[in-house]
Amino acid sequence: MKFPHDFIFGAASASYQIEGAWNEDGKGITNWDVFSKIPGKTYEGTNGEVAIDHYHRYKEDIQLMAEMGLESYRFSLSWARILPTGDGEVNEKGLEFYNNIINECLKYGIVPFVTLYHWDLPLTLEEDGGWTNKRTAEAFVKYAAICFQSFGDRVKHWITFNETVMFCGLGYLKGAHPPGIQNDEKKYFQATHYVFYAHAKAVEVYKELRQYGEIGITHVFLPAYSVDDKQENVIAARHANEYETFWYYDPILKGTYPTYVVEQLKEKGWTPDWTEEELNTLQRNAEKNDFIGLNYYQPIRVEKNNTVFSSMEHSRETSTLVPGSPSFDGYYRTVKMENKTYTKWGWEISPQGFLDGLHMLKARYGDIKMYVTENGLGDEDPIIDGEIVDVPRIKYIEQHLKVIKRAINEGIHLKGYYAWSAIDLLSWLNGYKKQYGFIYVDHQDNLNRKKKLSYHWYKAIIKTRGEKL
Ligand code: BGP
Repeated sequence: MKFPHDFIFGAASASYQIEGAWNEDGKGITNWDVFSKIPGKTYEGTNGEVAIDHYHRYKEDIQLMAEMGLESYRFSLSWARILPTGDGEVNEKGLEFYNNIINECLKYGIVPFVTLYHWDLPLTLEEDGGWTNKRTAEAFVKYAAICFQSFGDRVKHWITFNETVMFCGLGYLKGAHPPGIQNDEKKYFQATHYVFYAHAKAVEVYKELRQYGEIGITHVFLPAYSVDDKQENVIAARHANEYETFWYYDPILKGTYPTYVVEQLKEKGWTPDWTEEELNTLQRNAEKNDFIGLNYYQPIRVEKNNTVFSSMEHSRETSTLVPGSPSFDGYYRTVKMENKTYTKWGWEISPQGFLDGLHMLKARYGDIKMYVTENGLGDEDPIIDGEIVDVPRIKYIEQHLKVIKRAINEGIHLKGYYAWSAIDLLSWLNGYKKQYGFIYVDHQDNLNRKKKLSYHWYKAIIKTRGEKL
């Protein structure tokens, strides 16, 4: 069986991780420009000043994507290139850069799939409280409207936010992302609420413009499974799904927050300050979402946390989803299991976990259209006789595409797959060592690009529409 004719094969990236040119052509400073330079925050102090210099090499990069047969390219816009202070004047050079990217994609028939927010926030807004301040939400809506008006004639696929749980969780609970705050649950939930509110308003604005494209949100999908049949562990897994998944999709798709979490937040004093107007905005726009994006890398295996919970030990390593730490509320703990397979960075490889998770989403949210907006293997790729022989990546993607095919057959409404990532790029906390791309970037040799084995493999998959998978 081939993949359906309207299923899209793509690959993804994000502005901060590829562009570089951090202070060129009027771009404003972002939270990440500052945070990544604080000693100890990133792997070997890596930052996005140059990244892989996509800002200057985008033509070559998109040409390589085209040659691979890529049908769609998911990339993000840097808010601060377009609005250097977040909600002030527009920087025409910023618009020009993204017009160039979009036009270059269209030249080859590559469908641009645009993420508005992939974590790089104009510093002005961060310094004014970032996502805990409603100003940021209002500013986002203004920024989104400018993007719809500037690019919407050619861009018909929009993602508002990438992985709210990550930038809010790592930003306000673990301190591993900007603004680097630890253990502030109140701020964490407040920030998530303003993100959902900003999303709902942006969706409303988009629909009012009648551009006849589609819009949705992307979350990291971490379906939780109990390590065994013990009731307390089963309950712990349910708790994890409520907090890690339903909190993120319910306000988007149902327009209300999950009661289970809401009740507990009340008891703990963590309820966001929300107004009727904000809650109505969520409700009013829930049905206007065209799709949800899922970034799937791994499930989480969960058991009840029975050790006494004090304050958490945070490190850069434990902030990157390696199993073995308690949840922020101390209720459960993620576990590394003997009988599972893990990547070099400790992430479980489980296509089956994805399939089961997709059915869980369908049971809760019905037939909403879904895209896999990220999936891939972070690895240190072997180089043999000058060739990048990334066989484990091929295997990883192959296994996941197989379950996606199965999911479609089982009635899951999945319409596209975006591998993370199109090209090797800067990992937020893991530098350039953790590679994901189909295209290799040589940091020893002038950032030269080279096709990996997976590049040729994916090209063949796209060409044959995955018939042999
Ligand atoms: C996702 C992010 C991506 C990317 C990916 C891999 O959460 O949306 O931007 O970074 O994870 O993460 P890492 O680089 O930490 O392996």
